[in-house]
Amino acid sequence: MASILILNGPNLNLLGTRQPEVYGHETLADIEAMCRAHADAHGIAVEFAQSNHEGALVDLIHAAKTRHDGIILNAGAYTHTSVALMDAIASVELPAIELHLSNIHAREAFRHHSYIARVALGVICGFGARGYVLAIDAMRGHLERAG
Ligand code: CA2
Repeated sequence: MASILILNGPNLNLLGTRQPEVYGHETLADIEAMCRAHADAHGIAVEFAQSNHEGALVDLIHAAKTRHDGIILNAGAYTHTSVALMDAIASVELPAIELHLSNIHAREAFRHHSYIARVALGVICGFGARGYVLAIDAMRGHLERAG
């Protein structure tokens, strides 16, 4: 059974509490439930995790190398700052999809650059919580094609 790590970065634990106009009304627990239901329906295992700490996210990416077949990463604000997360993704040589709830390209200029995009298969942004399901489907298709 294919297994995917869905990893969430800083402040995403606050989803559903503030800025619903930007990030939606769903909590991270709601999103996890949605991901689990979708993954179950397609016979895929998921680990869902969140950390506010850059080093902890690096550790989770390293650990994914022997546990998972792909990574879906919403790195939050670290997307725009973290060479360490980019290097971690490159080092594990697992397919990775960059994900954002909001359309980062329609927002402030500092959100337009992503270190993660350089090492990602592709980027999904702007579809809110539904983007997590889209990312699972994209990873599923990639893993099926890769055999
Ligand atoms: O749109 C996304 O998913 C982001 O990764 C979210 C990050 C932001 O820094 C990225 O540019 C785009 C911020 C997550 C903050 O989430 C909050 C949720 C509720 C209340 C406050 C913050």
